[in-house]
Amino acid sequence: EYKFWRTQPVARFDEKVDNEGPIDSSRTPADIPSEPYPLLKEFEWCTVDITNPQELEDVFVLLNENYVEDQDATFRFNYTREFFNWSLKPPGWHKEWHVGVRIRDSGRLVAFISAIPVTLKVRGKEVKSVEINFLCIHKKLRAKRLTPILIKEITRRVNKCDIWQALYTAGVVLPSPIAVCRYAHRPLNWSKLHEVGFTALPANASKTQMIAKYTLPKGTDTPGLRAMKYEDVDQVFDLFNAYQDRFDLVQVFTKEEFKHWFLGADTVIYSYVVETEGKITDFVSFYSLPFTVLNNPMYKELGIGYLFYYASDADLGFDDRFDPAATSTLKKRLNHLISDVCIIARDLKMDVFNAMSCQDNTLFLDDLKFGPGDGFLNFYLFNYKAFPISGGLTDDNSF
Ligand code: YNC
Repeated sequence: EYKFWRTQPVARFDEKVDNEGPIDSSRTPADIPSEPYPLLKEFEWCTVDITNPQELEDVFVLLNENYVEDQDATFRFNYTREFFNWSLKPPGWHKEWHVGVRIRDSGRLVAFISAIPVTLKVRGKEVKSVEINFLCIHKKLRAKRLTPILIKEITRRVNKCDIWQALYTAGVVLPSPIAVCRYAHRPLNWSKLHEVGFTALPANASKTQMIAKYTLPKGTDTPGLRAMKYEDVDQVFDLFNAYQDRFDLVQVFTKEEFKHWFLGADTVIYSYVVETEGKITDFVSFYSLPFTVLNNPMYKELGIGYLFYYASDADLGFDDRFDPAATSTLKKRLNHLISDVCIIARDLKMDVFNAMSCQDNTLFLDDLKFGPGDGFLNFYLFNYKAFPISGGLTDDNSF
């Protein structure tokens, strides 16, 4: 059980955390080997240069054919080239942290793992880290213990840059999640979701009833809601940071990073603000990440919007931000705001809007007809012990 993970600086399942901080802080970059980990002779390491269109294409093809699928292999993430450019090249990105394995003879890319620099804040304490994502091994090379080698190699490359902590998420359970969230789905185009097998027809309902249930208003209703512009960044950045203070574990953005993550890629990231008399009171964003529909004669793709970050000044005026009146004001504002972005997503021809059951999302998921999905997402920290992070799932997995 966990033959590899047992050897890594991560919390054990039964571990009682007495104080927060790094698990192993004994090494410096000079202690880290300069040479990559050995691979079987038919494979070779490569640094994938995604600014080169052919190499970006290699990553695109590997992930489109081999990345995460749902339980019944009906859908697979369909990351676009634009999505990779946005998510793998934030300010301060390192080419060496886009790690691939190629077949030595053919040059074919058969495995990939990536890191990007992030600053985390764990209960007020800033932790220089990376985020690991897009771990993928070609289907024909599964269960051969290549994963531990990829993880050790990316760790080596990151440690060489004097970074020792990482954040990552996975559907699988590994030692030990710091939070668990459930996916929640808000149908925007119920008929199509039903036809592709994403959504079942409940036994006591008709198709017409289901379509009526999920029909959204024609237009948005929050006065002053509009697309965010570069000129808004200073105001939104302050509002965003004030809102983030509510949470135990957050990513801290510099202003440059903020611009990248919220305005850095048309057709991938969509950001909106609510402006009243020159003042921005709310902010909301979502990204587009479609699914490929596998083996379906009618549909090839499902348009999916993912709720990303949002912020509101609804409860910032209260002395105690967690008093019931503050929560009730925030709940009302978020209900309008998220309902409006569902409408915008529908108008962008997205078929479903996804959110996680965490943080403040529980204030609107039920009211806005998000339903619990099959998928769970576990959040992990590498080489950092932390007390449980609040805002994840309760024991009965409800939200
Ligand atoms: C996974 N998702 O438990 P044990 S998420 C981490 N993350 O190790 P093999 C995973 N570890 O149990 P396969 C994992 N899935 O013996 C499996 N493992 O200790 C562990 N799927 O390796 C597993 N992408 O190579 C076991 O497994 C060992 O051939 C077995 O490959 C797994 O990006 C995988 O879901 C997931 O491509 C690559 O199934 C493959 O089955 C695949 O024999 C489809 O591996 C795509 C997919 C995962 C998406 C993601 C986050 C990854 C985080 C990695 C951990 C980073 C640690 C921090 C490092 C930086 C540190 C600094 C500083």
